[in-house]
Amino acid sequence: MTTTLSPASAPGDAALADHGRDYEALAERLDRRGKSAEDVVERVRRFEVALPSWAFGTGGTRFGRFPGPGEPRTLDEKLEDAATVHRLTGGAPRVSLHIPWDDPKDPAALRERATSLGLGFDAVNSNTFQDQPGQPLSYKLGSFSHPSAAVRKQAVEHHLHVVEVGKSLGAEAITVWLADGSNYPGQMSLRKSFERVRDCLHEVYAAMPQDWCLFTEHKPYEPSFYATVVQDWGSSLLLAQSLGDRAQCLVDLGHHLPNTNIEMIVARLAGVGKLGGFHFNDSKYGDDDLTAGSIKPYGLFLVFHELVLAERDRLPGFSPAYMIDQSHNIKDPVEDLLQTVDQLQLACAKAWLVDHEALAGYQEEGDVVMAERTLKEAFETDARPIVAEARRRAGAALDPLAAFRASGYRAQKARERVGGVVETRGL
Ligand code: RM4
Ligand code: MN
Ligand code: MN
Repeated sequence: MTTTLSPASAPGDAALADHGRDYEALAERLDRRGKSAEDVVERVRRFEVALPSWAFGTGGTRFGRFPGPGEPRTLDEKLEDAATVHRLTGGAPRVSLHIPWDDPKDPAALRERATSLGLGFDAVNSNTFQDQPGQPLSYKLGSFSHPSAAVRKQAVEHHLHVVEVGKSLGAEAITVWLADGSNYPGQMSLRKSFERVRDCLHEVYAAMPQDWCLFTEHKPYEPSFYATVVQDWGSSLLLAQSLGDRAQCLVDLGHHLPNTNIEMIVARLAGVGKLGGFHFNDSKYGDDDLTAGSIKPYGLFLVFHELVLAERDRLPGFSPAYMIDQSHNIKDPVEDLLQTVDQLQLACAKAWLVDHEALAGYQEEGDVVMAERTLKEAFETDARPIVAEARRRAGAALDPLAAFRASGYRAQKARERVGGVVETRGL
């Protein structure tokens, strides 16, 4: 893999020695609880999450955008940043592309470039929530749900193009998030709009390669503020069930009304073999796309707890595609992604630290206090040495953010990435 960081990213002997002592101390403590630190290190090593191509540039809101120096201008430069995140965390070996924001001109060349950087491609994402320059028909009043058959056809063709791009990159899934919906009562038929979406999805599903999966992603509102067609996990599940085995639901952590119990949705979907994908982020109010674990770390842990249970119980059809979906409005995107992967690795470690046998026993006995305490015991364990050890064994950084800062990567990119045309788009 190409190295673009200075040697400052390697931990010094003192840092390594400190880490060794911290890890041994934690392993010994866990041993007393009958838990193996080694097992959890291996679990964290196996955890992989895809990086979103749309997150490497500074994001924004409708009120403004404040880009920083050294942002990637091309898809190649985004891959370079992705490789940096993967090299420092050891946990992000794939990129999820958004088409047409990041429609590769030469997919074969892009695939080669990714391989040379140690990267692959995860699910590809379609975009019928915006009109593109030169596009014949508008999505203003919807895409798959549009009353006009011609608009629906255009939207289906876009999805088939996205699948083609994905095929040439070695991806094996498409994620469909639709903005379709209405802003005012009476604007659209609530029933027919859903049927049209279902029928268009059937066309895409039928045209996909046999080994591909289709993920339907729900979201309660925005940009439609009165009614969104695929607004909840029930609608998403109906669609996935109507399509077939290779259609599953994708849960985005920011796509729920306030106070929704997301871990319960995870348990439901995993329980019927329909949890196919995950978009990690965090939020305070809506689809805020903040750093995972920054607002509700316990909630993130409880979600991971359900994911770990599904894995332990070997639920049929359970092998979700984990992805990040965030908008880095005021942080350096690479730093935000490093923080995110770290938080996910940490939540993963803590979820594997749960004493599952004890928990199941307390649940059977109806011991509410001890059951809750069992979960808290894992959550309150400082599992950072386990995560650092997993990264050390993967040849990544003990502390990715510190290594990134010490490397001077962003300053170097700010010098290199000047002028030229910004070829890619995003949030
Ligand atoms: C949506 C949804 C999709 C993402 C777009 C950019 O809210 O989360 O997954 O691709 O935003
Ligand atoms: Mn999403
Ligand atoms: Mn979203």
